[in-house]
Formats: sequence, structure tokens, C-alpha cells
Amino acid sequence: MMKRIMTIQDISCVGKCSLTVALPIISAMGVEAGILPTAVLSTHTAFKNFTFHDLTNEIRPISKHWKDENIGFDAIYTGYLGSFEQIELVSEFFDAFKTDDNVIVIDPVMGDYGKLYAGFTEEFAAAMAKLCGKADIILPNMTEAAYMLGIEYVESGYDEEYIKSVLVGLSKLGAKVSVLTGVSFKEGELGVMAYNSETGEFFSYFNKEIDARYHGTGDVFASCCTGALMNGLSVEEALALSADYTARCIQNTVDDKDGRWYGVNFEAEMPYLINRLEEYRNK
Ligand code: PXL
Repeated sequence: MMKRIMTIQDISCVGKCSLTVALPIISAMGVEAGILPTAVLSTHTAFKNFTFHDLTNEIRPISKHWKDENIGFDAIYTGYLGSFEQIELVSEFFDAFKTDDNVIVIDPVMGDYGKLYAGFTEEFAAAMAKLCGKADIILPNMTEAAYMLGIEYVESGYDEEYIKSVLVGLSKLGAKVSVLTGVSFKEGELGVMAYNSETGEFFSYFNKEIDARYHGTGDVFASCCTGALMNGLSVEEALALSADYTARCIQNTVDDKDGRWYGVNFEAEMPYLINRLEEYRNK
């Protein structure tokens, strides 16, 4: 039967992030995408004067209906959450829908490049860190990891031992697999490093760094990763594919002289993503 992902995050109506990224990517990967929208924003929060309509009060009744209908999920993937109360409700949701067979993927979306996004605080990062204890896989970037662990954000110049220690620190939050995105040991290289606390193994994967910064790339990465796991790829394969696809999306946007500033051309690289998936399926 076709796999089904439940993704819990906001709808930023324009901005190419959160659900407007997760839905198309998951669908393109041949996986059913169910959504639990946490808020409706006119745009993501990097725009000025965005509107914000909170949907917190919908979370419990919607979840209850799904329980009553015996609806379950092969993966639950959470992204941007807007309040402490939403973290609490998502934690409840995990308790209600976690099974022995499904996976919980948390992308603790809170910031980038050393700074938290508008509206987030250190206390919020601590609450998100606690939520991460319920995940199978967590996908923070360097900024989010630093805030969740209460350590200094180091932009560059660190070595592999340092990243390994951050990953081990993250694993103590309780997830099986901790992944750090936006890792770079060498100038001109950017990628991910992961730690599986059950096997004690580390994994890393790098691409050529593209000198550009866009919003929504973490959402592209996390959506692709969850979709890849549902296609039977191993965690390592899913991370490598997601890193490659995200890099392609960034390059495509850089090469597009009319490219928009607020998000990447992930749509244009979907044929690449689907071809790569086909290769795994035919292996
Ligand atoms: O891309 C992450 C994201 C998701 N949702 C909202 C955001 C952002 C990043 O800024 O503002 C509302």
C-alpha cells in the first residue's frame, strides 16, 4: 500500500517553505501527504508585515477525528511550530499516533546562520529540544543544534571531532539518529553529518558549496529525506539524496536570472529527484 506521511507545520501562503514545499515534494516521491496545518501566514517570516492566523485550537479535534477513523501514518514529520502550546500538542500527537513501525522525523525549525527566526527564544529552543526526545530522526542545522544544546554557535573553523561531540550531545536528547545540516570542514564544501546512537556509527556526506543563501532549503531537505525513507532508502541514502537534491535546487535558483529571493526552484529539479528515486528502486 502507498505510504502515508503526516506532516505538521505552517502554511506560508507565499514563500516556498513549510507545507508549500513538503506537499509537492512528498507527492512527487510517490507518497501520500496528509497535513496538519498549524497556522496560516501570508508569507514566511523573512518578509515584512506578514499576517499570522493561529490554528492551535484545531490540532486536538483534527487528531481526534483521525483516531476515530482509525487513520494512521507511516511517518510523522514536523517542521516549523509556532508556540509552546503547539509543541505540547505535537508531543500529545506523537503519543497518540506513534507505533512500532512508523517513524517520527523532527526538523526543529527555529533559525539559521546563528540567529533565531522572528518570535523564537532560548526557552522555546529548550522546549523543542525536549520534543526531539520523542523522534526517531532529528534534522537540526548548526544554529538550531546550538540553541537546543545551549552551546555557542560556531560558524566555521571547527573540526570533525567538534561536530561528533555536538552530534553525541544531540543524541542525548533521545532520538535514535541525529543529523546536523550545513556542516563544513573544508572551504568550498557543505553537507551533513549524522550519528546513530544505537549503532554508534557516524555518517557524513558533502557537496560543493554554492555561495548563496535561501529560505526553505531546510524544508526541501527534510521533506525529501522523509519521502526517501518512505521509499525504502536507508537513512544514509536518504541523507545523501536529500543533500544532492537540495544542492541542485539552490544551483538552479542561482542560475535563474529571474530567480526569486525568498525560496528555491525546487519544482524545476523534481525530474532529477524522481530519476534518482527510480535508480534506487531499480537497484
Ligand atoms: O523554512 C522554514 C520556515 C517555515 N515556516 C515559517 C518560516 C520559516 C523560515 O523563516 O518563517 C513561517
